[in-house]
Amino acid sequence: QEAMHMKLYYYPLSTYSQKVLLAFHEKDVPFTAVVLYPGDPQQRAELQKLTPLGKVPLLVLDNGWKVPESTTIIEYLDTHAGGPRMIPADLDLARQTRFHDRLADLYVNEPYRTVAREPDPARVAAARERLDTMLGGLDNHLANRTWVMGDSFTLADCAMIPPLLQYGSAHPITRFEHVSAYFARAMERPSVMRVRREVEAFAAKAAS
Ligand SMILES: N[C@@H](CCC(=O)N[C@@H](CS)C(=O)NCC(=O)O)C(=O)O
Repeated sequence: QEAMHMKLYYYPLSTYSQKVLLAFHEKDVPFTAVVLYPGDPQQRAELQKLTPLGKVPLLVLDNGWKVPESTTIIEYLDTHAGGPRMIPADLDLARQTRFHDRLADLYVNEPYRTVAREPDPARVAAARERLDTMLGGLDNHLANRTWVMGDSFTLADCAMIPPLLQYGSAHPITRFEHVSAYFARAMERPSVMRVRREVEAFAAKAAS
């Protein structure tokens, strides 16, 4: 089934936005970009008119459908937009991919965000502990894999790469040999390079 015309509301420095952008670029699917900063009260009000969640990313289709939540947006793309699948067709592989997507969002991205932004030292310490556990597990997992699910780049990589890219300096991955090699491979991937270029251009514009 053909994808409708798609408008993606996102913020370039948001890791969940980057996650969805990776899937768009992997699939080479065209979309209209609407850059919104949810931290700005006026832009947030505009976003809240579209979704009570008030969060980016948000996909809006020309039939009026609104698709919030990064994972759900990528599921929509898999069903309607063609290109390489981000969630394998095999049901067991699909479940494992979703499991790694949950791990990346809830237990890597969220603690990274806490470490980078939270002022409370006790919460930061707990988040660092969580990150060490998660990155240690990921390191073992990646010892004999190119991407999180093996040879194919999937939803799990779309979720795992942005927090490492955005917040890596706040809790370095250098101690984790296989995670570091994975990250280096990711940096060579055209979809990741495209997201990175946009992040850098946006940050440079914001600083000027
Ligand atoms: N579970 C959501 C998380 C989205 C999210 O947390 N977005 C952040 C930016 S990375 C946001 O819009 N925050 C604004 C707010 O929560 O007010 C997803 O996967 O899309």
